[in-house]
Amino acid sequence: MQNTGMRTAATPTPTHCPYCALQCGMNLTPAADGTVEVSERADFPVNRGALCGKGRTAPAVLASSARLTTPLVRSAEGPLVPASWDDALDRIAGNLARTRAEHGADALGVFGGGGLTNEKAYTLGKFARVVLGTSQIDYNGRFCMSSAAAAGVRAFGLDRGLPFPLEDIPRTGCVILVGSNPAETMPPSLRYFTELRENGGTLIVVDPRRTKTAEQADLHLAPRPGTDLALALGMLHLVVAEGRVDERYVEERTAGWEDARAAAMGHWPEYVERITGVSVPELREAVRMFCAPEAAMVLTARGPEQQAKGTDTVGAWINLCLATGRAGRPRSGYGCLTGQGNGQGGREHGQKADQLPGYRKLTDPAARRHVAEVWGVDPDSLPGPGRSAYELLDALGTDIRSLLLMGSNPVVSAPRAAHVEERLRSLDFLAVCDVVLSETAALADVVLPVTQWAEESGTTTSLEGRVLLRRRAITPPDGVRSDLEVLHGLAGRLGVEKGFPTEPEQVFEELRRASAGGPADYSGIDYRRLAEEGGVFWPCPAPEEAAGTRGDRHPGTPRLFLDRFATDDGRARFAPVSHRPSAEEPDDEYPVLLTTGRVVAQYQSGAQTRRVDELNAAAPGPFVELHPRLAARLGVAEGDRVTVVSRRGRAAAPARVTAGIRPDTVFMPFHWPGEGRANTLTNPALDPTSRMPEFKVCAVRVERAV
Ligand SMILES: Nc1nc2c(c(=O)[nH]1)N[C@H]1C(S)=C(S)[C@@H](COP(=O)(O)OP(=O)(O)OC[C@H]3O[C@@H](n4cnc5c(=O)[nH]c(N)nc54)[C@H](O)[C@@H]3O)O[C@H]1N2
Ligand SMILES: Nc1nc2c(c(=O)[nH]1)N[C@H]1C(S)=C(S)[C@@H](COP(=O)(O)OP(=O)(O)OC[C@H]3O[C@@H](n4cnc5c(=O)[nH]c(N)nc54)[C@H](O)[C@@H]3O)O[C@H]1N2
Ligand code: SF4
Ligand SMILES: [Mo]
Repeated sequence: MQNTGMRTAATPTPTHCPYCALQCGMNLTPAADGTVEVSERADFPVNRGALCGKGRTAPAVLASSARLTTPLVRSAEGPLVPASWDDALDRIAGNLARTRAEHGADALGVFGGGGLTNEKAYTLGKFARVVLGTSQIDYNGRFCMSSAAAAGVRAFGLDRGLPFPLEDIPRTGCVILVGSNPAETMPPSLRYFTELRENGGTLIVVDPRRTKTAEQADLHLAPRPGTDLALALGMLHLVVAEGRVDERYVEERTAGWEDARAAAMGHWPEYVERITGVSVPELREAVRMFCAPEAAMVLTARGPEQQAKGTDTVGAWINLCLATGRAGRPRSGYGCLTGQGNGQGGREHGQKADQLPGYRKLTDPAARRHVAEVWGVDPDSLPGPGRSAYELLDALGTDIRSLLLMGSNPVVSAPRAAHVEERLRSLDFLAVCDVVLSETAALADVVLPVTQWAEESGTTTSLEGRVLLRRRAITPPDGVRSDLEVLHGLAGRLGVEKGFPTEPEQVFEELRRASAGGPADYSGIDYRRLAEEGGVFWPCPAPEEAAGTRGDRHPGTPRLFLDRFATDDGRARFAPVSHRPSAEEPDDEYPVLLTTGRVVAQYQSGAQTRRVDELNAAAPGPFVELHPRLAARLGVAEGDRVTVVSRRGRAAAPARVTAGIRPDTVFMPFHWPGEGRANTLTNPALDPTSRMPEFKVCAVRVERAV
């Protein structure tokens, strides 16, 4: 590995955090002893130097003793043993080729991640379709914001998580945060909400728990998990009943109001109170607060989205925005707070089962022609759409015989995880690229050790739709290679010598062309520009030569939809949705609702953050949050071990008794494997449109562990 690109010891390299979608800016300076120092990067406006504990301690994972620095292969005796890169890559290529020869290309699976840079996500999608020829590729982003994406496309014709920058939040009048806990999941973003309130605006938080975020709110609504759809419809009902519809806006900028209105009118406030547990006066107060100011926003995160009706639920919140004229107008709109570091870009460039780069549809003949030309292949050779993430994992060992996995740890993070683990074990062959031996990598036949964020360059697209440049700041340890080098090495071994460059910038240059003309058009963006400007919002098309504007830069698009929506006729679409129950409602055997989520000091499956002492000290293990009334009924005191049982399995962890949760609900964070693994319990019921699993609601029984 060459040292080119490495800065001298004293020069800080401006870059971005490896974790969440806020993509906080930070400076990295390598120290003489091989460690890396994080310092404030004040020029990046989103976090203005502030970092949460995960970002601040991210360099610990670079130097962790858990770091993999040699490929591992499964020995005949069973354990993983060190191997050379050639041996490891030969084994993967040999096994993939054998599976394809015996069972066909669709017996090969590829699973990616929203933490991968745009360059990696793009290359992984191209590798699956061009080198392997398989349709069976999807990624963990399906578990993340896919319901909001589907609802956004349906309503606005385009999905960009936030259609406006975060800096607009303090300038609006009211924000409803639905199932979002930024105080723990994006701490530096909290200042936007604090500033909103300082400016006289109001904050409404909708969450079954009184979270740290809810504590900041002017109004906290605590619905039963899985009832946000009814809540939004109840609010829309009141908007109509109280004459608060923006008739002119509805007439000029939307379509489908009559059907949506009729559906909402079936949701009387008293009926909604019965479903959600939110009282009619609270509902009225929320409507008043939302409608009083001139501008307002609704922001959703995983709470309402990770439901088997997530797409319709988000649709109902969008309906509320449309009926009140609060979308595609300054300081107003609907937005989804995307989660992973490259959760936005990761869904635009082709690792999703139904997508081609530039957020193009795999089923669109023109899109296939365009991308096939960039790739130098016959459009007819491109496979069609494949299975969604959970369906793909569920098919392992049956239809899908060999899997290449990069950037996810489904043994911990997938729903019905014990089943997924068993499916992974039943594969003929599993290859995993990771920086540590994750619980999923531990099951692999070959594990490849890869470079991390600070050791390589690449772009990510933040939750604002801002394309950012992460720069290489340090030299990787001996023995590791980048994901791009892995894909290059495998492509060559599988007979595709060209088209898989290892330099991120070269990949980006191709991605630009592949995305040109697509909904997520990056063609006007390049590395130099990103370095100079600190970030560019897509769409950013290359200047039209024909229009004589050659050389002029497109400024990028911080705010979407101000003139028209991205639908054919420019109008936003109402969704005619009605409430329906969750896939699993409580009954005598499983009388309590389980919901799941995050704590501030751990990230996702914990593969990275569980290697950091400071974070483990702050969040050492799983727990079950429950209300004092439920605890009393079960005879459980703070710290007692409780067992939570669902139709999928059982998990055990210490109790945390708090009045901040509904008495009918328990909460578990999902960051840990083993006995306290929340996903042993979760329900893989899928949303019919987005194929999102119902992580946020299932029925359980809670027992005092003996
Ligand atoms: N510390 C930390 N930060 C992270 C991550 C992490 O793992 N750890 N992950 C990143 C990623 S990938 C993501 S997607 C984001 C997620 O960010 P968030 O969506 O903020 O995180 P969650 O904790 O999953 O869910 C948010 C809230 O939804 C509530 N909730 C549960 N069920 C329901 C329901 O039925 N309705 C409503 N309205 N609310 C409900 C939960 O109580 C929880 O407080 O965080 C990102 N940031
Ligand atoms: N119960 C429950 N389950 C959930 C959720 C929930 O709210 N509740 N949330 C869901 C959501 S929103 C998400 S996003 C998923 C996330 O869950 P996962 O997909 O498991 O996400 P991570 O833990 O971030 O896994 C990333 C893995 O890739 C590795 N890695 C990091 N960077 C790179 C890289 O550049 N290259 C390679 N090759 N590897 C890398 C890390 O070490 C880690 O092992 O979990 C989902 N699961
Ligand atoms: S908020 Fe997200 S991006 Fe910012 S430092 Fe924390 S984990 Fe990193
Ligand atoms: Mo996520």
